[in-house]
Amino acid sequence: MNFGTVLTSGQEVPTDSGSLATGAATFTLNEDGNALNYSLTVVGLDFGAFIGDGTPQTEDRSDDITGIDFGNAPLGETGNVAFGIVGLSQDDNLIFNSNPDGSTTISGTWSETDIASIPLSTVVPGIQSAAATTAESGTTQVTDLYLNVRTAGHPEGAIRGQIASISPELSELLTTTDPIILNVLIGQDITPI
Ligand SMILES: [Ca+2]
Ligand SMILES: [Ca+2]
Repeated sequence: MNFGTVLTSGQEVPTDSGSLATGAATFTLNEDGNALNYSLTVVGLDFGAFIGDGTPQTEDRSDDITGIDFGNAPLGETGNVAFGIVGLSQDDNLIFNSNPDGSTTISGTWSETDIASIPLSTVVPGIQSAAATTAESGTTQVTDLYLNVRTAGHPEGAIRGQIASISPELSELLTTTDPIILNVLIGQDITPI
């Protein structure tokens, strides 16, 4: 089952954060439904605190990432943190990769056995249902799960991406770190409001 999202400031609730950062993420749920693999690439935010010796990547403090998490709410609504990926509560198998183009990719697995505010099994039926509809109809289905990236300047969230079940072809496109392709994908708006 393939899922994906494009992260933008405009998906933040209640108001657009105004951040110019962007992101793209892909997800796969295993057959048993107890492990959700994710890969998120972010352009335009500072991961310095989490990489190497902790040196900031930019002088501006407001773009420093303070947390990345899965949230549980429909598009347009604020939800509770379900699982912390980066920050005080961090995924046990998180990997950071600095890309040559200046973007950063993080990847890991939200497993049923991970310590989470909301167990993975709570959200799995919803995303499995979305994936079943996508497999049947070929259409993108928006789920009640989202990614939220918090920064010093926007503690409630700088960019957010509502996770949708998508075709394998679209999943391929979302692995890009090319800002031009990313902008085209954001223009297509796979998570319409
Ligand atoms: Ca910075
Ligand atoms: Ca994990």
